[in-house]
Amino acid sequence: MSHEEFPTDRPAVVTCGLPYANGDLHIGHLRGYTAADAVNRSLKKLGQQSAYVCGSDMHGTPIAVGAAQRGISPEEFAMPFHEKYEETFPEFNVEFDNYGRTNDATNTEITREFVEKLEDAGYVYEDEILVAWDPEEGQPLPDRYVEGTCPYCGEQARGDECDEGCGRHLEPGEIEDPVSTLTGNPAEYREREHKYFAVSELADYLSEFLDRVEGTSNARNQPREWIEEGLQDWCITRDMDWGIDYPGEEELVLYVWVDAPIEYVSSTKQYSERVGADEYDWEAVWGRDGGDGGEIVHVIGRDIIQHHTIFWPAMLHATGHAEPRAVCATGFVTIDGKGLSTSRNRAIWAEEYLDEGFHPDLLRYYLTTMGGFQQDLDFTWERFQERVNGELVGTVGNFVYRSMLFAARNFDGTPDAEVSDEVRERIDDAVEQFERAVTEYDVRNAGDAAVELAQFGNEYIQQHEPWQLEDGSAEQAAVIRDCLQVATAVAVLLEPICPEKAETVWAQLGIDADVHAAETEAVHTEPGAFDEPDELFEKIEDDRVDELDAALEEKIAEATTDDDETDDETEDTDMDESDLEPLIDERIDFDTFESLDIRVGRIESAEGVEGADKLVRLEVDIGVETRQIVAGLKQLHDVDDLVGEKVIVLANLEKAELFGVESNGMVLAAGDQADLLTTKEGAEPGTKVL
Ligand code: B3M
Ligand code: ZN
Repeated sequence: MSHEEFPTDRPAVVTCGLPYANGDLHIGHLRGYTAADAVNRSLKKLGQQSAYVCGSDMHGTPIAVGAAQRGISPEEFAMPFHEKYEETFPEFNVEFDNYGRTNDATNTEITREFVEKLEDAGYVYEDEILVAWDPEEGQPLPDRYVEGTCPYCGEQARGDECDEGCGRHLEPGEIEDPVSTLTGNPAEYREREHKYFAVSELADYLSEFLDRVEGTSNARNQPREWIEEGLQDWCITRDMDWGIDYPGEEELVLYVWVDAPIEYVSSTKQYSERVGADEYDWEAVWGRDGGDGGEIVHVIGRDIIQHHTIFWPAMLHATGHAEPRAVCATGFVTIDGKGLSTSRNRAIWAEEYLDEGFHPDLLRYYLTTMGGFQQDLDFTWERFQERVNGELVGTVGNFVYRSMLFAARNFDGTPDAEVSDEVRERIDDAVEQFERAVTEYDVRNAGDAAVELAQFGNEYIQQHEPWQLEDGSAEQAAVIRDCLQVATAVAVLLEPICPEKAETVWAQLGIDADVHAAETEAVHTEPGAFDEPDELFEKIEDDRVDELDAALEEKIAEATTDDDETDDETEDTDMDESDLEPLIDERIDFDTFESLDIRVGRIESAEGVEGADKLVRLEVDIGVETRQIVAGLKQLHDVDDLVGEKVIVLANLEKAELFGVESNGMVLAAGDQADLLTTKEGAEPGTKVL
């Protein structure tokens, strides 16, 4: 079954994964919120009625653990973060039509209603299960209170998710070798009574759902595998105080992943109540009026695909609600090629970015157009500069400014002339490209439509050289009129990504209308009279980038040093980011691997390299010969202790010179701490590593 093309006559809702109210926002979060905001704005450009809703995720162990670490109640802990988020999102022009929280009255009520419907439909049963228990604290250890090994992939996992391995949701009792995060003791298992949602009964429905759901392919493929392996039922209660009480049970609260997605529904209800159901009907969106429902579009991070393509549609279906039309899962954000880590301060914080004085639309542009939706996105200040200076300053800003300046000086604004057919058609092509992209939820391509149109504008003005034509002449008027129409259209198509800048362009063009409400037809709006414009974007200088890089390095170094001392007490509470770098998707063939000459070596001598903080000059015996290798080990290892160590050497790496010393090979080490690789048994220097 394929879905009807946008715009449909049913309302749409665009949602974004709810942030846990347990830490400050950083660009990893902002990627999702800006992308979803752009999707919502783009759908409206197509004439689709749409609302963008979200809310703070206030429950669950991410909050309870953070609160316990600070010795305050979960509510006291979470509320200030929630309030902060409400302020921060608009600062990035992320405009929610409603922003709620999972513990407000609306969500509590709707969640209870969902659970009652699940029970009435016969999908809930009780079971005695073994849950982790801390014998010293005498308490159960739900979710993030326990760590251990993933039973599916063997990686280290925490509580309810295999966050560093296969990404699966883990049921209570599934984690192997469980250790309490409260005391560090091995956890015991105790028998407890819990409620289960019989998701396995919905496997056929879910398979069909996956065949028709739109969005990114990762959101369909992964869950298909899970279904093939056999779905497990889902434990929907926890032994905790913090959460929404399970109706009729005193000791149990609902698992956080039950009430969190229901906030999508509750938030649209709040929006409807504010604007009136005539304007936006939440019951129609969610199919509560007996109809087919509206266009439900979920934008999420790829780590929560299972929740949004298995559990959530199962909950919606079993309670008689409409199903999502699309699930779009973004990749992660890395910084300078390494995994974003809040505990190591390898992050660009939302506030920090704004404090640098950069316009929010620049970051929106970077985050939404840097790569494909599903791909991991690497942030570096150099590339930020490159994209701002190249596309925004050089292409969009330059075109808009030069056209308008010329128009203001020679015609006091828009000259009285017709737009040429060539330009009208080029604009229509751009609209078509934009619309196609939006239909595929491809924000990057939608942005390209705008930037490429501006590029056309630059070429057009260059080709027609209005400055060579007689001032005020009809020929000159015609060229400028064309350029201004292109500028008008660029603003419309760029609005989903750079809303505030689009607004500025329209205001400067003397257009007395709202570019945010404008649909794509508005590309043909006639601009008015205007004065000389201001430049739209500012160039970022090289020394600025150097400063930003240095500051980033410094704060990471500081955090890494602090970490060692204070690890346990101040462990970062925002635990949803992995410290690990994402795996490289691209495979190499065996020949490529074999082309690496990796050998066992033994360090014969080691001394610091003069003038360098970290570098050591090593003489390494690799059997066939002794190599001089320079390695960054000084701060992390005692130089004298290195002598005699067996190491692993990449022997055929091209030579390099570091601080004037030639390095002939590379000593392999793991991680920031340069943990040296070695052999377990007695392999002699020169032995090849395969
Ligand atoms: N609060 C955050 C996360 O796991 C979680 C999302 C809920 S969406 C319904 O990314
Ligand atoms: Zn796993």
